Order: sequence, then C-alpha cells, then structure tokens
Amino acid sequence: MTGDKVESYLKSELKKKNALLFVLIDSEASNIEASSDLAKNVEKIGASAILVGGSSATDQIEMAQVVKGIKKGLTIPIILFPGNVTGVVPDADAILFSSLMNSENPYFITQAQALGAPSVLKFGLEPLPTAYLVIGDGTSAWFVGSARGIPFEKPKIAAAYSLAAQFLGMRFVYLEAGSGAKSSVTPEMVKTVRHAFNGFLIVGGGIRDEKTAKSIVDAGADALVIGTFLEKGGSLTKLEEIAKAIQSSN
Ligand code: 1GP
Repeated sequence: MTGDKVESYLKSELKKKNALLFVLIDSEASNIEASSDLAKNVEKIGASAILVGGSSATDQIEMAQVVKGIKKGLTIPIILFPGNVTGVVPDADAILFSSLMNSENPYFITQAQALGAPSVLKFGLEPLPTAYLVIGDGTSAWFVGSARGIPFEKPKIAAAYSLAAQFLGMRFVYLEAGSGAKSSVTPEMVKTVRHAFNGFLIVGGGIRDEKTAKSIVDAGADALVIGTFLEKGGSLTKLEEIAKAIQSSN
C-alpha cells in the first residue's frame, strides 16, 4: 500500500463496520511462525489491521523479520506501533507516527520522531499522525515513555490533549492504558474525548472481554487494540465474539 492507502482503507472499513479490531503482535513474545499463523487467523475472524511493536519490543532485527514473515499471504495492513526508533522497520504498510504527548521527556515527544522520520520515508511507510496518550501509571508504556499518566478519572484532561492534537493536525488519537493494564480506559473518558476530537480514535490496554470492548466502542472509539489477551492464550473464538460485538452497528 502506498500514499494514504492505509488511512483511506481504515476510513472505508469504518463506514462498513461500527468499530474496528486491531491485533497487536509483540515481536519479542512469539516466534515468526507463530506470529504469522496468528496474523492469518485474526484476519479470518475480522481484524482490520495487525499492529507490530510496543514499548517493550526493542530488537529491530527480530521485528523486521516478524513483519516480513507475517506479510506473506496477509491482506489486511501491517501497521508499525513503535516504542522507539528501533520500531521503524521495512515491509510494513504504515506506521503510527506517534508523539507521546504527555511524556516528561522531550525525546518521546519530538526527538525520536526526528531520528526515525528519514527511515519512515526510506522504507515507504505511510505515516499516520498519532497523539499517543498514556492513561494511568505502572505499565511499561508509562515507565519506558516517562509519561505523566493522565489519571483514569480525569477525562477532561485527556480531551484537552486530544483537542490540542487535532489543532496540531494529528488525525489519530490513541488512548493507551498500557499493555496488560488491570483496567482499561473508561467509557466516560472515551466519550469525553470523542466529543472533543474529530479524528480516528484508537483505544487499547487491558481489553479482554466483550462487555468492556462494547462499552468502549459505544462510548465512541473507532478501533480497539488487543494484544495481551492472545499472548496469554486467550481463544480465537472469544476474540471473534469481541470482534463481532464491536463491529455490528448500534
Ligand atoms: C498495548 O494497547 C495495547 O499497547 C494493547 O493492550 O496488551 O493489554 O491488550 P493489551
């Protein structure tokens, strides 16, 4: 895919479905063969994209191999989800070109982006301009990204950041509770952000059941990211139920 193909694809998918499911594959948590099988299986059950990366995936060579491996025979796009410049690898379709807006370290707001941008261009990755907001604390994304986590019970702060992201020209907001988070972002926060932000709203971290997934989508999320549930052996049948629940219209 080239140009703005992935962004257009996501928008057209969204017109057909109520909300989209993205599955996160941590290149350090499973081998190439297992990742490839998983990607094909989640495509079959209705996932709209595969994300590869995360804040704890730092081995660039391994990540490049995983992306190359899962690409074969896959129709849905592979979107990189980098935790650092090491998350920029060839052969993917797009990248969540993210600024961790509530980091205390400018490296994660603009510097890593400057260091990674030439490779994004060189590899022909479609950059999806994303405000990455870490909610709560104690997770890897929070720690590694030196985030000043937005408290779960302060939806207006998340909305203010999202509005700022929109004014800065970002077309995606990712509300991140952190991989394996005990609790996901609240529907109330999603709703408040949805009122403020016009673009594509991604929510992830700690989502592992249909009821939670549905409540976040009903509050206005456009896509949900699920990773740990499958890594910890969650069944594809249950994931399919989650996919169906969020994709069917209200
Ligand atoms: C983490 O939002 C993603 O960056 C997915 O979270 O691993 O908890 O599903 P989980």
